[in-house]
Amino acid sequence: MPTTSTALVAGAPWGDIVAHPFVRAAADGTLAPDAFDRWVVADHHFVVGFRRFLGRLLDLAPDDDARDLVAGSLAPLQSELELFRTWADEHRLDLEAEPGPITLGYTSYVLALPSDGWAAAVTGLFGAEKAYFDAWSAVRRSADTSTPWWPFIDNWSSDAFGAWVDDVAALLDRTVPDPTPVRPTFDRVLRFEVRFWDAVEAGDPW
Ligand code: MP5
Repeated sequence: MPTTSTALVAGAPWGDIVAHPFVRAAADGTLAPDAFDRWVVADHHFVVGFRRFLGRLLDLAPDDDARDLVAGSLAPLQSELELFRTWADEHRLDLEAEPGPITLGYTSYVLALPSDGWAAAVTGLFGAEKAYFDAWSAVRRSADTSTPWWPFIDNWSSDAFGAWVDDVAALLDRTVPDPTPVRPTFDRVLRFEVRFWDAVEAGDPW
């Protein structure tokens, strides 16, 4: 029997994430600087919401091991937020700009997940983190380490981040042994991840 995390990933269109045009362009250095800046503003909004989501997850966690893992994820978010804020200051980006509908929709969906309980929420956590690790690892494989984007690429593709994603997978496998009921949640998160790349690549005004 495959584990929950393995079964969920195997059933998802992973190529749409790791070979997304935004990801490919970031990897080969052809990504438009405007698109990268749109990603910074959108992902800052997402991470601000994600931290609130993790706070709720801490309360839902079924035991101390789960609480240790969730609580341990909060401090690294602070350095992510600082990375975004420093970049935004240097490039005169407005982090308070109205988020586009996909960014707002995805962030709001993640924030609503705890209302569906632990299984749905930890599935969303795994889906979002695994998607980011695999996408940014694909960028890392061909990226030039002297690019100004490197600290961002490194943040979501480092061995330390990969180990954390493995820990989240193990937590999901231990606490949600059957993937069937959480598959719709996982697939929805993955569709949002693809739409998020689309939105930052092309712009997402409304
Ligand atoms: C993550 C993220 C990873 N920052 N943005 C999106 C759209 N998906 C996933 O979450 P974290 O908490 O920044 O590692």
